[in-house]
Amino acid sequence: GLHALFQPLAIRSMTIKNRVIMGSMHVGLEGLENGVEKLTEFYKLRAKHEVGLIVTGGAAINAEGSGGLDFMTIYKDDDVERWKPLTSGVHDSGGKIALQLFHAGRYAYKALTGKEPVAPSPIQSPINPDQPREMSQEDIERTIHEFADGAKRAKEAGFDAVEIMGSEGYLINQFVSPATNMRDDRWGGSFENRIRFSLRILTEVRKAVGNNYPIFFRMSGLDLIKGSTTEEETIRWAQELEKAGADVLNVGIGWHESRVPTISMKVPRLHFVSVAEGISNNVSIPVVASNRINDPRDGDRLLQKGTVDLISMARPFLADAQIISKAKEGRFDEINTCIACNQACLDHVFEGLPASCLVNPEAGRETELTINSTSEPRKILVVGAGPAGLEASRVAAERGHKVTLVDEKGEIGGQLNYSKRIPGKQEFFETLRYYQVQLELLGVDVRLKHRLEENDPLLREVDKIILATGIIPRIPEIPGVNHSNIKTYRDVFDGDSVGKHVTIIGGGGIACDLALYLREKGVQTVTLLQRGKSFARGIGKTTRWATLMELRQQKIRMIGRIETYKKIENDGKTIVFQLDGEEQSITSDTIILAAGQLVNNKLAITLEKLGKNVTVIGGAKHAFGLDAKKAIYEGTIIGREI
Ligand code: MDE
Ligand code: FAD
Ligand code: SF4
Repeated sequence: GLHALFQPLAIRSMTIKNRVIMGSMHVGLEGLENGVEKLTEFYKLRAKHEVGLIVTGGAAINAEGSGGLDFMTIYKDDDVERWKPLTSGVHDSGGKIALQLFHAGRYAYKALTGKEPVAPSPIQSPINPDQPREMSQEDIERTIHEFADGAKRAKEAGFDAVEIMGSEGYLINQFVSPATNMRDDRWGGSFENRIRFSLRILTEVRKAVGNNYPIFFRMSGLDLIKGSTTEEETIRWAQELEKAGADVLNVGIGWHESRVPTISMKVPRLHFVSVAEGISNNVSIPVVASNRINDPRDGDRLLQKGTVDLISMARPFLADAQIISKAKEGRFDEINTCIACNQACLDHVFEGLPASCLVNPEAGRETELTINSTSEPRKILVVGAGPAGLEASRVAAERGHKVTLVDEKGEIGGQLNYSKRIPGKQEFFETLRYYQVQLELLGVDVRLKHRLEENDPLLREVDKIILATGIIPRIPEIPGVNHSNIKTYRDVFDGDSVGKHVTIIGGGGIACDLALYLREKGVQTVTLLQRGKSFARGIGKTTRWATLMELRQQKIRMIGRIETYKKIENDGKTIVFQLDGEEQSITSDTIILAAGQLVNNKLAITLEKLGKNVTVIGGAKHAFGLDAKKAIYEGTIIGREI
């Protein structure tokens, strides 16, 4: 068992049953119809499954500090009553919950809050459209008291603790950093002055909640911003926070505008843990480590070392609400692991959508996507074991249907077997492991190397067919494109060899992934060609910039705005195109096509003609805008509809 992880911990009057905190995540449910109920169900399910302490998304302590439209608040008169059902729901489920006191500072968007953003100094962030207004002395005093009022309300609403948000480049962090605080009064300049705001907030919050109540402080352990707080200052800040009454330090990494990935798939697991360890060495209160901890066994090993006292996991609770109860029972292989893709969580938040999870569409949809056993078990045939077919099979089998899943390939996963080989995308192996284990547990009859044709005897034995046959690569219409030296991205992933110098036609997510994959495999030069202007389209907002950065680091040549492709000649090695009104050409050893996808629906059409009961999902239905998130979502829906 994981003994270190399942040790209880007392913090003032609160005892949490284990060392795992569900880190703060704004999930965007509270603004929906019946939002408080939705958010409550979301937290209750995690509480029921043994998480030690839940921290809410940031609750704004005033209007100008809000993260966005309809985000949690803790400054309105009715906020105490509003959050009571949430706290009692969590308590009834055996859990504990802390409210995060939040002020975005210059990261707030005027368009969403209706207020001018404020900051210690009027310096605009590179990722925000508005220049903030410099806070006056009165603004500062008022804001400090608003933090304290928020804490008081949180306590009244039944929260077990508060966490003061002082990391990620939000207001408090903006005061601490010399990069964003240019003040020359007592709130800026020297280090002592820059941390004054955070210490005053702690003191006032303590006064508001009394001596028994736990106060967590989320501090930035590493800003990853040029000219920002130094390592030595960070340690001193931690020590001062302890003196000012913080009970626990939760260590954050990076700001939103940092150009170093901090939580994405490309960040190795546990990569930033040493930052929390460095702080822990210098204070005597408990310290929380976070970022890219997605396996409870890693968390337990870390806690065994004794260098930190708690671990925080956030997204892993979206991927699997039962992660801790499964860990407690030693069912590690059954955990649906967070792959750190950000595609359905942080990307959604920055698009103004409610968060969910790519590998678990049930997350954030607790009131809609439940699994009900079927009253009429049927024989279901699922064709294609890509993400769409896998999820459809899992859900149908869980509901009690008898499921047979076939795939022509020798392994399950469809195109995820390509994704998992891209540098930094190995987490996809976990998704395949999860499905493998679930299908076995649910007794799904998986038949690999079985290509389904229209005359397959299986078709006569089943009541319902789900076709999840995916896509075929699109072959652009260019004279000479059919030459045998020209490959599709799929041929290459399936093992066809390529030369030392490669040209890829396409510039979307798959083309960029392929380019990075080939560079890692030793290909010397890779050129990406496309008609559009911006590369890596289709990759989410929170990770696309890092992919572009990596492409530049790998010296991948990117040529966009091509007007037309004229022809491919010279044994399929030279592509001739028009750019800036001029005819140009590139010669390389191999040309690879990664220029979009078409639905693979031939079988569907044939079976429908034969009058079979067929539903088509995933890439086989819509190739445009397809990704694994969409494929799994469609699988989860059809699995419930049949
Ligand atoms: P972009 O297109 O990447 O950048 C815009 C332009 O600015 C330039 N740029 C920079 N220049 C100089 N120095 C910099 N540091 C810098 N950063 C960007 C860019 O080059 C670009 O210029 P251009 O190329 O156009 O000339 O920006 P974007 O608008 O697409 O947005 C970027 C993101 C916000 C998406 C972003 O940067 C994000 O990816 N950061 C990731 C941070 C991260 O992973 N953090 C981990 C913790 S997650 C977390 O804490 C969750 C928070 C959700 C809160 S909820 C709060 C509670 O209520 C959401 C709150 C939203 C208010 C901020
Ligand atoms: P597929 O995954 O294509 O699966 C279809 C399956 O059907 C295949 O296994 C095939 O063998 C089988 N099949 C077809 N016809 C038959 C038949 N007649 N009989 C039996 N079996 C048959 N998406 C993301 O969301 N995030 C990413 O980071 C990401 N990275 C990617 C990286 C690369 C390099 C690639 C190529 C894709 C990536 N994708 C990513 C896209 C994602 O993998 C696909 O969108 C997704 O796999 C589509 O799922 P699907 O189930 O519809 O089809
Ligand atoms: Fe993790 Fe991706 Fe799910 Fe977000 S969407 S919780 S990053 S697996």
